[in-house]
Amino acid sequence: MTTFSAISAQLAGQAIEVPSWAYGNSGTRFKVFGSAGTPRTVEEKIADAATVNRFTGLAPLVSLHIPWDLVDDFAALRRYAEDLGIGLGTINSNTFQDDDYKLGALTHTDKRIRQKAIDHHLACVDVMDQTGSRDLKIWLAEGTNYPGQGDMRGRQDRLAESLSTIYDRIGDDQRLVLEYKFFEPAFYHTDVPDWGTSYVQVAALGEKAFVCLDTGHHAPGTNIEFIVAQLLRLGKLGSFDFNSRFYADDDLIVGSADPFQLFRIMVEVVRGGGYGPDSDVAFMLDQCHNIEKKIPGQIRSVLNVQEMTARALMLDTAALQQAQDEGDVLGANEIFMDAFYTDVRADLAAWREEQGLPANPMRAYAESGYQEQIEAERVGGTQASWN
Ligand code: AOS
Ligand code: ZN
Ligand code: ZN
Repeated sequence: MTTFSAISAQLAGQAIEVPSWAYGNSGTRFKVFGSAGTPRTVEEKIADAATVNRFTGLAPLVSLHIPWDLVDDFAALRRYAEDLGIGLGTINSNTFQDDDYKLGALTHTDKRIRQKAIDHHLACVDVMDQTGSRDLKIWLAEGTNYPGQGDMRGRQDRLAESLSTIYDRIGDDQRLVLEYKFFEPAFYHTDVPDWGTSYVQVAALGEKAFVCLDTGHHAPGTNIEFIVAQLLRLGKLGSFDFNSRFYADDDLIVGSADPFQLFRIMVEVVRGGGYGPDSDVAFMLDQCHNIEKKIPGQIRSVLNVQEMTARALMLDTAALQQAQDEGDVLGANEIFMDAFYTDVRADLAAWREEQGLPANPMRAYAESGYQEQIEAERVGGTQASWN
C-alpha cells in the first residue's frame, strides 16, 4: 500500500472549479426554496466562491453562466474576482430558456434561429476574451419528444455545421467543450445523448474541441470510469461536471450518493494522465443545493473530490499490475479495494494544517461567522436563482 506521505505532494496543485449557479437558489419543478444569505448579484456569488477557496485551497476558479451572470464590464468582474484570490473559469452558454428554441437551437430547421443560437455562443467567446476564460462549455437541451417529430439525421448535420461556425471563433488558447446528456428536457431523443456523439462532433471540429463528462448524465448502471479511460486514451476528455445522482440528473453533492464510483473515476483519471500539472482536464462541479446551505455544500463537495483523489493516488499500481498480469482476480480486486477503504481523513487534516489551511474546513467555515454575516447583510434585492 502506498503511504499518504508518498502522495501528499501531488495534492498541492489540485484545482476544482465551482459553478456560480451553485450559490443561487434552486429546487425542483415543484418548488424553489429561498434561503437567507443567498447572493443577489454576480459579485456576491463570486465572493461566496472565493470563500470556498479560502477555507479549502481547492477552488481557485468560478465558472460563469451567460446570461445568468451577465454584467456590463467583465474585465472589472475579473479584477474583482482576482482581488478575492480566484479567477473566472469556464463560460457556460444557455440556449434553453428562450421561446425561439422550443424545437431546437443549433439544430433548428430555421436558419434565423440557428444563427441566433450561434450568435449567443460567439458573444460567450467575447466574454471569455475579457474574463481570460479558457473553456466555452456547451450543453444543449435539444432533441425531440415523439418519434417522427424531427429528422434526427438532419439535426445531427445542422449541429455539426453550427458547431463548426462557433469553433472558428475559438481563440488559440481557448477550447470548446461539448457536454452530453442521455435525456431531459427532450424525452424521446437528444441530439447529444452520449460520449460517442459528443466525441464524433468534437473530433470533426479539431484539436481545440473536447468532450465534457457530467457524471449525472448517464443511464443507471453505466460504467462511467470506462468512458473516462476511453476519452483520456483518445485525448478528448476536456472536463468533468461532477455531481451525484440516485435517479436522473439529480445534481447532488459529488461523492455523496456513490463515493466508490467517484474513487473509480479518479483511479482512471490518474491512470490516464488526467491528473496533475501536465493535464488540461478541468474538474468542475455542476451541482445545485436545493435544501442545504450552499457554501458548506460546496466545501463538502470539493473535500469529497480531494478525499477520493488521495485514495486513488494511494492505489498500489505496481502490485495491482503484477496481480493482473498473474491473473490473480481476487488479489487484484483486494489491492483495488484496499486503496478505496483507506481512511485518509486524519492525514488530510494534518496536511491541510501544514499548508496553512484549516484542518477541518467545514467546522472552520461554520465558526467563521461568514454565514451569519451574509444572512444579515443580504436582505432586499432579488436572490439569485438557478435560472
Ligand atoms: C444540464 O443538465 C447540464 O448539466 C449543464 O451542464 C448545466 O446544468 C447547466 O448548463 C447549468 O447551467
Ligand atoms: Zn452539467
Ligand atoms: Zn445536468
